[in-house]
Amino acid sequence: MTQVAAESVVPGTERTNPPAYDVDKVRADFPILSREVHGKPLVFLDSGASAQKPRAVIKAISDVYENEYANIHRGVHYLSVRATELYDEAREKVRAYLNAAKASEIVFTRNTTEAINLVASSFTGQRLKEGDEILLTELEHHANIVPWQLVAERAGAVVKPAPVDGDGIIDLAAFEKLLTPRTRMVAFTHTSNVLGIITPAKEMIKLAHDKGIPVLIDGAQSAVHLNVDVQDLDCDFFTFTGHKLYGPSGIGVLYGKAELLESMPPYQGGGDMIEYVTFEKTTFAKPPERFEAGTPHIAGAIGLGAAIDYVNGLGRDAVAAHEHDLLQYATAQISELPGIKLFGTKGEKASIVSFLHDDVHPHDVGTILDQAGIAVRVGHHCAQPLMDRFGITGTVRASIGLYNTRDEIDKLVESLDHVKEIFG
Ligand code: 7TS
Repeated sequence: MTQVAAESVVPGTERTNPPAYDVDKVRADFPILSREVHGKPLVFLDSGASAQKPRAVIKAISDVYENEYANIHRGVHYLSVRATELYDEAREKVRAYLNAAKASEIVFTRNTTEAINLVASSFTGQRLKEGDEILLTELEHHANIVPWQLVAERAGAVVKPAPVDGDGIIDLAAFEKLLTPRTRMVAFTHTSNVLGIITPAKEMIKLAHDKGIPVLIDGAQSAVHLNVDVQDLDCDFFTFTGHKLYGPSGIGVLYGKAELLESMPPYQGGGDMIEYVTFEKTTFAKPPERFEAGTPHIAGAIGLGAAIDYVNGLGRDAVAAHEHDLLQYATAQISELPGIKLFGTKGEKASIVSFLHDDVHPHDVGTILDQAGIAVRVGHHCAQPLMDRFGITGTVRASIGLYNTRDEIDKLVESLDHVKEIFG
């Protein structure tokens, strides 16, 4: 049986008197949710991979291209100045969303992956020597493993994972022990994309800081479901991706403490990141421009700003309460199904249910669900080391977004019952 307690509250989302949440009204904001798939109403339970977009985001993007588009930071003409204003406003919206101290601490990237690569290359890579260590955890997405391996290999450094237990909970004592005098960087996910488990980030950051080690938080999943406050967390870097937060793909965010970003060399060279260029020597702009070489995803940043407005408009606490209700509902229903094993049901969680059928391959389960109009992700979820830890090759993952309903969870459970009928 599952361990999700009825009263458990996602950290950072404690609430008093949540505002009424009208999920039907919310659903009406997402045009794609009214379409059918294989002749069935779409049940979209794959928001952990990428979320659907509300009309407000789609409109913000088309409005830019229809009315206010030009390149930014380089024109004296009206449209360039206007597009620059909108881009800067989007940066300010991200700053407020993360409660960063300054807008200059927010760098726009393509996605979480690029944000992590940027830090690995421009911050950690610069400081690594042979025999140094980078500490991750077994929960990580490949995006928070491979960039560190690339820089470690160049320096002769090693990447180590802090272990999790059989429920996917980080072993804090082991984590602390792995913080050695050779550890130059700690990087870990705030919320597992496979299990939905929320890591004790504040505690882990404190443990690392006590030993003078900087910390990057992979917030690709957490920025969507938790009230992230980078000052309260005291992380050195925080990364997330727009497309999981109901915004466009191709836009992501790196938050970095001002003094660290200022100390870092550019990640890529080109236009917009310089102060002065000669063939002999180039001087660089201050952050964040130093890290935004070339024409950025202007409409993407503005679309992300619109997504943040949208989520704030619904109320982050109200969204979290709704999602938490669905998570508990789904976990309870699925745990009742014979022949299905749930993964990661203990501890604080957000929006993800991962499971395996005793006899049916996850891809077959995914295909049968798809025939019923239900979109889930199956496979290793770009977290192969975690699959190895559990001795499996993949799971079926239902990830819940702010537009999902109990009725959709019922459909998922009915279809899982049907899987059993088909495979006997
Ligand atoms: N970190 C975590 C925890 C993630 O879940 C993902 C994407 C990433 C990093 C990379 O994000 P990107 O925007 O740079 O690609 N996770 C998933 C997923 O779970 N299914 O598809 C993508």
